[in-house]
Amino acid sequence: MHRLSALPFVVLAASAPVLAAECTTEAFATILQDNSNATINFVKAIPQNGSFGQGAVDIPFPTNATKLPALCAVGINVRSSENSSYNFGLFLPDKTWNGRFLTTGNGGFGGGINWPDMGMFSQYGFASMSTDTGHNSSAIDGSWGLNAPETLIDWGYRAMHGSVVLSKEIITAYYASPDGIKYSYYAGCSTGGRQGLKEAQLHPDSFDGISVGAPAWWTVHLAANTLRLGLSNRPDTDPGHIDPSIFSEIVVPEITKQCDPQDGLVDGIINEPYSCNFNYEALLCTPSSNQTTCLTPAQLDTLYKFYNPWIDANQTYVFPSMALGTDPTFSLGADLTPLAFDLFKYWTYNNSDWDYTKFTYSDVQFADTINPSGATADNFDLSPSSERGTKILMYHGAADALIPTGSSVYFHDQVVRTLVPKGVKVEDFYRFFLIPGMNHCSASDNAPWYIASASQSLDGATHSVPGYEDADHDIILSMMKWVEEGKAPDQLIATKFVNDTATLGVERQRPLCPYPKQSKYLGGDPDRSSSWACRSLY
Ligand SMILES: *[C@@H]1O[C@H](CO)[C@@H](O)[C@H](O)[C@H]1NC(C)=O
Ligand SMILES: *[C@@H]1O[C@H](CO)[C@@H](O)[C@H](O)[C@H]1NC(C)=O
Ligand SMILES: *[C@@H]1O[C@H](CO)[C@@H](O)[C@H](O)[C@H]1NC(C)=O
Ligand SMILES: *[C@@H]1O[C@H](CO)[C@@H](O)[C@H](O)[C@H]1NC(C)=O
Ligand SMILES: *[C@@H]1O[C@H](CO)[C@@H](O)[C@H](O)[C@H]1NC(C)=O
Ligand SMILES: *[C@@H]1O[C@H](CO)[C@@H](O)[C@H](O)[C@H]1NC(C)=O
Ligand SMILES: *[C@@H]1O[C@H](CO)[C@@H](O)[C@H](O)[C@H]1NC(C)=O
Ligand SMILES: *[C@@H]1O[C@H](CO)[C@@H](O)[C@H](O)[C@H]1NC(C)=O
Ligand SMILES: *[C@@H]1O[C@H](CO)[C@@H](O)[C@H](O)[C@H]1NC(C)=O
Ligand SMILES: [Ca+2]
Repeated sequence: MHRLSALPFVVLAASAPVLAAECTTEAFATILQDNSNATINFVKAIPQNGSFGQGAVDIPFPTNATKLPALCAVGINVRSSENSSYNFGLFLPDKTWNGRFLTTGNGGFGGGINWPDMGMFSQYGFASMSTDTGHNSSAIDGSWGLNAPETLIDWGYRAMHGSVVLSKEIITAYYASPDGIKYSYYAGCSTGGRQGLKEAQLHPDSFDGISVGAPAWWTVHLAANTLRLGLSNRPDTDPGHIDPSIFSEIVVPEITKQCDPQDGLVDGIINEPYSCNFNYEALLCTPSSNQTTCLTPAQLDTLYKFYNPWIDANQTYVFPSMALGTDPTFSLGADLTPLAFDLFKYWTYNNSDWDYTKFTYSDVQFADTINPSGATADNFDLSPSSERGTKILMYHGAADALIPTGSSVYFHDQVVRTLVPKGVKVEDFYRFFLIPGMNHCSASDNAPWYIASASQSLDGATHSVPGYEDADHDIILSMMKWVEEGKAPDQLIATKFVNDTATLGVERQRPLCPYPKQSKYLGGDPDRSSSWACRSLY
């Protein structure tokens, strides 16, 4: 397989760091002695190739981080108000610290420390951190927010910022480094993407580089859109109901049949879903059709809602759409996901009996006035990040059913609209990459999707892109190169490993392009990234 020349880019400290403190509770108690809100949960020295996690009590992340470098695992609790607190965890590598700090994020409404991603980032040498955001729950459960305004604020933004600030103090004290932390980074996907954007919007000094995946930034509208789509396709009531199996077996294949060739190469991958001219009517039943493999006009109306933006009263733009070819099965079915309604039920109306089947657009308008948790990350004026030199690398799978791909396109466009009139050159600090064919944060059957980002993992690998551990293929190294060497990524190469297993070798690689550029096939072996180039549309 073709390989781009390796960059002379090394992610190791010049020499092993000197520790100023031991990996003991006493040492951390000394570091934290002036902080009346912080309590040490545990301090544990992990040997080389050891593992760490909290098991089932860490509901969203019960799996241990494994094959760790020798490091100090620390758990801290911080009181955030009279009656709330959050926890965060730190992995502090012993000899392999690279002088840098990396924070990672969470998923959905989940509460728990993300030890697996911290483990992945500790492999690069980062001192890594994750917060539980102030509660314990699975990713789809928002019931913890009922009459708990302080805990909602912790989830929305307070736990992240407090954990970042205190982690920096701890790391600076733990390592006897005269220069302190060289660079601070963030990498997260989904709610993790939102957390990165929110922190940048509220506290632009926190990070030098931010990798933002599929951000759940429009918190109220995202939940509302999931609810609206689920309710628009009720099995019991709706004549336009489309069974989930029809989506997977009839609709998505028809979209693929039509849209795959429109990008110029028939390869089963829809490279440009938002450029596809899709003929919905090709799915219509005729009298002689097999009636189980075609759609009625009422069903086409339902389908149209899934792949077009939600515009409501007074032409209000409420939410962007998922990309053509995305399989939305997750949001369908008789039991809707609580991600669709817990925000309204428990955080907005504070009523566990609230009946989500009565949902209307006025509920969105009301929830907007409350803005529960303050999580929404919609300050498009990122000029403070631009001014201080922070680099933001954002990406979104173009087959994401959980967070419609269009929401990142919309975010990007709003940032451009806000900053261009101010004279800011957006591409100098913020670049956005669509990943054709990728689902939510990771995975695709056939398209290259792996870029070693947060929330991505690969069988048989601990981190990075095996065989391609460089800034061309690894978004973390790409972010570091941009921040530390001033070299912005003109493309990122995504990799598909055979069976998504590192040891089975590479199946296919392709460049991802900074939006609105698109990757164009030049000829030659389409599975080689060199057969493609990023091009402007005009
Ligand atoms: C690392 O730990 C795993 C699991 O405990 C063990 O199977 C493996 O042999 C260890 N590898 C090395 C190099 O020590
Ligand atoms: C996970 O890590 C913890 C802390 O090191 C350890 O006590 C526990 O045995 C590990 N669990 C598994 C399943 O390896
Ligand atoms: C402790 O938390 C309270 C809010 O609960 C805050 O007012 C105070 O400044 C905090 N103290 C420290 C040392 O961080
Ligand atoms: C989550 O559960 C753990 C283990 O039971 C507990 O130590 C921690 O305090 C809980 N976190 C919160 C924020 O309640
Ligand atoms: C904290 O106290 C406030 C004021 O008494 C109360 O409204 C709230 O329910 C309490 N709990 C949390 C987690 O916010
Ligand atoms: C529900 O409680 C939240 C605080 O948890 C509050 O902001 C909101 O106004 C309450 N909603 C209603 C309808 O009273
Ligand atoms: C109609 O299509 C379904 C699903 O493909 C198939 O199982 C069934 O045999 C077809 N019926 C006829 C009459 O062809
Ligand atoms: C639409 O706009 C009109 C005029 O401003 C306003 O009175 C009405 O409440 C709006 N409708 C909704 C549903 O917001
Ligand atoms: C890939 O995975 C599938 C399903 O897990 C398995 O049947 C197949 O043998 C695997 N292929 C290789 C080359 O390992
Ligand atoms: Ca194609």
